[in-house]
Amino acid sequence: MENILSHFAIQNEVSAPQPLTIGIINDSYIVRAKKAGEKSYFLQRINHHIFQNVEGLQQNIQKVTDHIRRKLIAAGETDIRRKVLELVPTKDGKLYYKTPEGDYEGSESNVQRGEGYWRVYVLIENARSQEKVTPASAELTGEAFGRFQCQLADLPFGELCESIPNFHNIEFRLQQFDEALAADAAGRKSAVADLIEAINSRRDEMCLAERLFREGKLPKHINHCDTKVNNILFDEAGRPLCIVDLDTVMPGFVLSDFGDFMRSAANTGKEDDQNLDNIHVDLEIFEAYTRGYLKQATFLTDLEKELLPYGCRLLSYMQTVRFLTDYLNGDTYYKIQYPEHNLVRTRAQLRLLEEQEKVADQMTQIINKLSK
Ligand code: GN1
Ligand code: MG
Repeated sequence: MENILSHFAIQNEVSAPQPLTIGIINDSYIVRAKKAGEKSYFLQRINHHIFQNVEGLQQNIQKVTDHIRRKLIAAGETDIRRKVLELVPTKDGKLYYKTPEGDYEGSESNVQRGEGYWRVYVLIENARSQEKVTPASAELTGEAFGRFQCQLADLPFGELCESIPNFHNIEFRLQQFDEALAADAAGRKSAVADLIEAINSRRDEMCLAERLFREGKLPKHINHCDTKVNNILFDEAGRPLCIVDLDTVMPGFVLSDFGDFMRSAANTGKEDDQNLDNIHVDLEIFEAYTRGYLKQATFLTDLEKELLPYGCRLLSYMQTVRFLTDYLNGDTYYKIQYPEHNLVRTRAQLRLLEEQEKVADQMTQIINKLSK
């Protein structure tokens, strides 16, 4: 670990990296400054099985953070260090450092094998992340993600690569699901017939966004593509400070970012809740986030606004498909904590989708009320 760090352009003295248990894709470590007042860092081992173009991924992050930093400066913002992530390059000016095959202390991932790709960010001080939102913080979060989309609206699509090709393309996800079904690699297919049926019966409806895109009716914007509550850092006063986890920033439908937030935050249960009765849509959180989001996302077309409740269902559906695909494949993508974890996740996401279907009209009424 110390050897890895020594390749980055870190000027001050730091302590040994301490593993953190956040996220289900990359491995993360905190690297504290030895002297108070000096910079601390956030070290990550990038999951290169998932992000296969690490160079492109890191270039994306550099372009996005540079762009946002310029916007913040132009807007006369202060405390910019805490409002946008800053990558620390290696001593030879690269955005990541590659190590040979090996096991790394503290690595708890079940998917990372082989060589390591490492990156370092400056740690944002005195910032907190939240796993749960309140209506008040949801409104501020809606503003923050809406502002993020606005800040990136003039960054040309061509500047960014798709760090995971077709990441939020449901047609592609269904194709992967079909391949997993055909292979049945883990021999689990026969036990999940009800889930397969639930997915198949909604295919047509869920591919609507892709069809509208092909017809030229639904545009793409640069999105965050992982708008979970815990991907936003809040300051001491509970105000959103900085949006983090920029790995999946890429062009897509605004429905993705809106829907993914609702999937993770406007759910009274957990993403992997074993008790399905805990899972309902929290309409108070829905309304608060939507209010904040609509305040900032003034660029939305009428169709995009109308489709926001559909976006919630689409993202819950997509996650149902992705978790079940991984379960069928024998758990090769997501980190799991117990053998049936991906199955539990699938059932919980499907229940959320069913709950969202029940309140779709109420969601529309809220959007109409807030749009007046
Ligand atoms: C993954 O590891 P994390 O929490 O940042 C995934 C998201 C899923 C999420 C489900 C690159 O994100 O798309 O919504 O798990 N990220 C990737 O919790 O696949
Ligand atoms: Mg993520």
